[in-house]
Amino acid sequence: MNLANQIKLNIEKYPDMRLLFDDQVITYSQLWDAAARVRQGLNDLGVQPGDRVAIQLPKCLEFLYTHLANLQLGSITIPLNPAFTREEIAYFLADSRAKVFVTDASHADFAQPESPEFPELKHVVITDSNTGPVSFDSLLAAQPDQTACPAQSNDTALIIYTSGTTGRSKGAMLSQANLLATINTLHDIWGHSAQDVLLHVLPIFHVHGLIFAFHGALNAGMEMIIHTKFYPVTTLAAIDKYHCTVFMGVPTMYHRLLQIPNPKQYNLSSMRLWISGSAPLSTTTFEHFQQVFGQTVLERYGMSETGINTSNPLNGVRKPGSVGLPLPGVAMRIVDPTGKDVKPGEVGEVLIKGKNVFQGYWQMPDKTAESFIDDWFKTGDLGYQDSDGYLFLVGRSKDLIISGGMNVYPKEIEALLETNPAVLEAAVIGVPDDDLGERVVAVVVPKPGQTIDLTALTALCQAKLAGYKRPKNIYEIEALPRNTMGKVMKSHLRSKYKV
Ligand code: MLC
Repeated sequence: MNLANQIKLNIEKYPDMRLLFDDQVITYSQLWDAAARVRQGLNDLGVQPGDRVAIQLPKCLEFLYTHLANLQLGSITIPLNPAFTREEIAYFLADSRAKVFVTDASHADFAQPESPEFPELKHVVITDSNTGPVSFDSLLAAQPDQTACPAQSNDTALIIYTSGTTGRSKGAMLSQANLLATINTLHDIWGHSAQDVLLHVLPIFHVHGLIFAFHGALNAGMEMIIHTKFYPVTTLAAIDKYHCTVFMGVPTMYHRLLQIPNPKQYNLSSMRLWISGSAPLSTTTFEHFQQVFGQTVLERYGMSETGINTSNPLNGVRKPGSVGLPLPGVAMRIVDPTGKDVKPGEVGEVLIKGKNVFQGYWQMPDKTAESFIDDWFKTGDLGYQDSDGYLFLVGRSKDLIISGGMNVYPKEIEALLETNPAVLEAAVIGVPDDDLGERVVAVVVPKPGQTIDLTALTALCQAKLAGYKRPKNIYEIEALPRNTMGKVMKSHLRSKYKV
């Protein structure tokens, strides 16, 4: 079985099940039919199974049609954050060797088919204008191809770019089998059913919004209320209006829901499951949510490379500060720096093995090899298991900031800041932030005799980096604190610049 053929069974079982996409209503059968048209349209452009189709669009139906078309055809979706800048997109198009780029008019001008920058890019499809090289409407006008999806379990279905610790983004390849394993397990452990109504407020360019939420809902035959963006008040109003039962969000969203004055004016009694992931949920937010909303958030732990690894139970104790127990089919070990298992209760790096674990990084066999010990994936997260087996994450072995559920790798930003001729070196850190969990802060050291123009540095970040990666503050310092080995002591900087 592949993902498209499994989803198709539900489309046939619940053809009239609805997605309410802002003010548009679309049924499962209309969604699948539109995707089948786009599948044929892509095929007419020369897209074959295994070809990459990059999508950079805001959250919209065209995104979902194209992604489902890829699933049906056996081609590979490369979802890209609409906030990515030209430089960021150019890298992804070139690195993935995408054959087709589906985007809107605002991003179409630079990506010319078969330009020397992207020799393998054959077509740019524009969703919101008929002036582009290929209009999305022309794809939708094709005859639907309803034949079974030819993909095999080991075929790649999705490449998710994750920023790299060395600054170069890596494309995590997820196979049909990986995606199926994840959604089938979630279906069972979270008790999803066609009686559920999912409120979907997450971005769809990440596994959280695309796989866990959207695929998970289709796989259960859920009705979906889809908002293009997260707005706290609109979220509560939608739960009340549509009797939603399931919500998936990042901790920042829970924090913001708690800022709403008088949330009791909304009837939220239909809700059975508030799920949090992508970043650590503070025990303060967990407990505050219980007090205000009378519901216990279910925290789980996942990543692009592995889907979901652990979850607090649907029925049973949801421990504050813990990401729960390993999922059925997911093996977990906690090891010391030499790769030996630590004693129960001791902190070590979390390793994961299972059908959920990705195939490797696109065209980066060395990086892939470095990410595994034997066939165990090294998550880079540090944690321990309590006597009941619950996992508590306490830190990271790699230099990573998670801001509002988005991963930010300091190296990428440091390298950019160091391109400024007055900057000798830069250190980028995450400092605690009530709203975002961690806030990106940069510290820069001037070259001898030079003055750093901080406004110019801010402008540089604005031009080259998606908004969530941009430092919220940039500080100048005479020298970076280093240990005796010469390594920058980021923990010192984190305490110094903590607000
Ligand atoms: C937006 N901004 C951020 C930001 N998101 N800054 C820091 N961190 C973030 N995460 C900035 C914008 O650049 C902009 O800056 C300003 O905030 C307002 O932009 P916005 O678009 O209006 O943002 P907002 O709606 O407030 O978004 C916050 C958010 C969003 C938390 C709702 O970031 C979000 O949806 N996060 C979820 C990410 C997610 O899905 N992660 C899953 C990864 S998968 P300016 O300067 O222009 O004003 C994964 C695996 C797993 O991790 O297990 O789930």
